[in-house]
Amino acid sequence: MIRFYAIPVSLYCAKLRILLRHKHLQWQEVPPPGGYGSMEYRTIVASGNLPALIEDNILIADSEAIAEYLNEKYPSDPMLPDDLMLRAKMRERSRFHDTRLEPEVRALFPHIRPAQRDKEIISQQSEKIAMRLKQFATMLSNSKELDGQFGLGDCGFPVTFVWLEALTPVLGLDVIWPREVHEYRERINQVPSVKAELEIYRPLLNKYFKQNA
Ligand SMILES: N[C@@H](CCC(=O)N[C@@H](CS)C(=O)NCC(=O)O)C(=O)O
Repeated sequence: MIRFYAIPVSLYCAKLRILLRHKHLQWQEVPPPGGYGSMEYRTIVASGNLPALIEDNILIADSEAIAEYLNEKYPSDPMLPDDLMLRAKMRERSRFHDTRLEPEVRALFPHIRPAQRDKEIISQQSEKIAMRLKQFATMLSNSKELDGQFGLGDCGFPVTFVWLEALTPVLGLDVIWPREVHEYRERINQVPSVKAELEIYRPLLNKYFKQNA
């Protein structure tokens, strides 16, 4: 059985669950010993990263490294294209999510609690997110060959979009979704693995916002 350290509301754990659902794999989630961000967990996973795959004698602590590993280990329902160039484009999409768009959304997490909000930072982040969405719209227009498939590069976006949607009214973000991104979102939200994960994830996130915002 596939096992990984996770907390239910973690964005990257939800990204991993989408992959697992898409590949029809069974898994078990293990809470990080000592809790999220604890020193105890860091003695097991040095970076403190969630998710972390617990595999025989090694740990893999990065959602994308885990995704690539599982996609190779369980080749049915492949999530990378056969074509070399398209594989690279799919990986480019993953990296853009993990290193460009999501970190700009994550930078707002400390501002969810009203007492910790900084209007200046929120406004700056709002602009940065709008810029990243525009960049992603251009990327989508330049990678239409990937439109008919759902792959590794697509697993993070549905979760980040749900966060962005939840943060927008709470923090008063001024973010316009480009048409290409809106259409992309509509398409991937219809994929059964995404639908199934978001059905569970959305209520968790709503609860999190009710308790913290
Ligand atoms: N690039 C990493 C990012 C993962 C990430 O930021 N996870 C959050 C939870 S959603 C986390 O572990 N935060 C605690 C920490 O970084 O110490 C990945 O893809 O796994």
